[in-house]
Amino acid sequence: DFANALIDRLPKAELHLHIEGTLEPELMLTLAKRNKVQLPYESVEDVAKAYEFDCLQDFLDLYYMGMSVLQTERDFHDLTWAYLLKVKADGLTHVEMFFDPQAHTDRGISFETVLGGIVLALEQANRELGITSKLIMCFLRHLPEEQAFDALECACKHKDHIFAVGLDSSEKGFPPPLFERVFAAARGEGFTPVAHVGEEGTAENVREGLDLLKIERIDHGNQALSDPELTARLARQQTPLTMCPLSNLRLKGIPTLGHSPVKRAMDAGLLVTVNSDDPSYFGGYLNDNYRAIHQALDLSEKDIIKLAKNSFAASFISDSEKQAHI
Ligand code: ES4
Ligand code: ZN
Repeated sequence: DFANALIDRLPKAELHLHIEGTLEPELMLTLAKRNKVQLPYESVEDVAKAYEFDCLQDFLDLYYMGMSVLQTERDFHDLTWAYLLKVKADGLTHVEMFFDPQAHTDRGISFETVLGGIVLALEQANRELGITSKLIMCFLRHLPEEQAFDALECACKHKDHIFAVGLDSSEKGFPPPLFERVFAAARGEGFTPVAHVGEEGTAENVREGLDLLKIERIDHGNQALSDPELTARLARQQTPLTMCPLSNLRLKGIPTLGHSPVKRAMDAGLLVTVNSDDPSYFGGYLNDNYRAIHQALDLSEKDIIKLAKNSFAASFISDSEKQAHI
């Protein structure tokens, strides 16, 4: 219908996307064979069946296992290219993509292998698909601060390719204060700070992200809406939020899509965006997320257009570059 056609043709940016979370079961099995990696899955159906999660940690356990098939620069290229080709058809013209180097260096894959493969695909997408991009290197919050500093040291050798630093993985038990020093160092090196906060964690985590890590964008931030004062602050400051409706549903942060906070955030005057997070694991890419909330939250065409415009307003591309996208 008309809304679906509108969603398909609107230019959009995606600002919350873990490249390792785009690994489709079929590519996972192909790479397992190619690299002789053992997986507990025999078929695409086996993999799909395993993707029933009760919480963030349930998902993370399978996410880290799945990515063990990624070994060579070519693997990282193929993964990234498959995502870019898919979202080209969604009208995506810009992506700010997370990657988790510690999840790879921890199992003996070099930082340069990971980054090299991703960058090759991003450059190819710029030339051949007209898609622009920025990379966000995430620190894994369940690992010690010292290992985050190691990742930062690697990133400093590649400032031409890495724009921002983020914070992801298990939020419960690993609050922002643990990463205050490494974020200060990263900001000092010129990286723009963002963080996953208020996904499974509290509004206090969102506040600490802003005040201690000095984040310039909030990944998820659902729980911020439980705190009226914080909500008012975010509206006043226009700090962007990258929300992920299908992710929230599949990780049981919300019981149904009708509970997605996207519309409430818009109505409260927040700069909110819609994103896919880990599309292979959560059952939908960017436009699937737009379609899902259009239906569940009864969004108007005006709301849909606003969300697409917000995706560029909330991005880190310069104002002059933004004109080229809208
Ligand atoms: C993630 Cl949904 C989500 N939350 C936290 N960390 C993550 N890493 C990949 N996906
Ligand atoms: Zn995420």
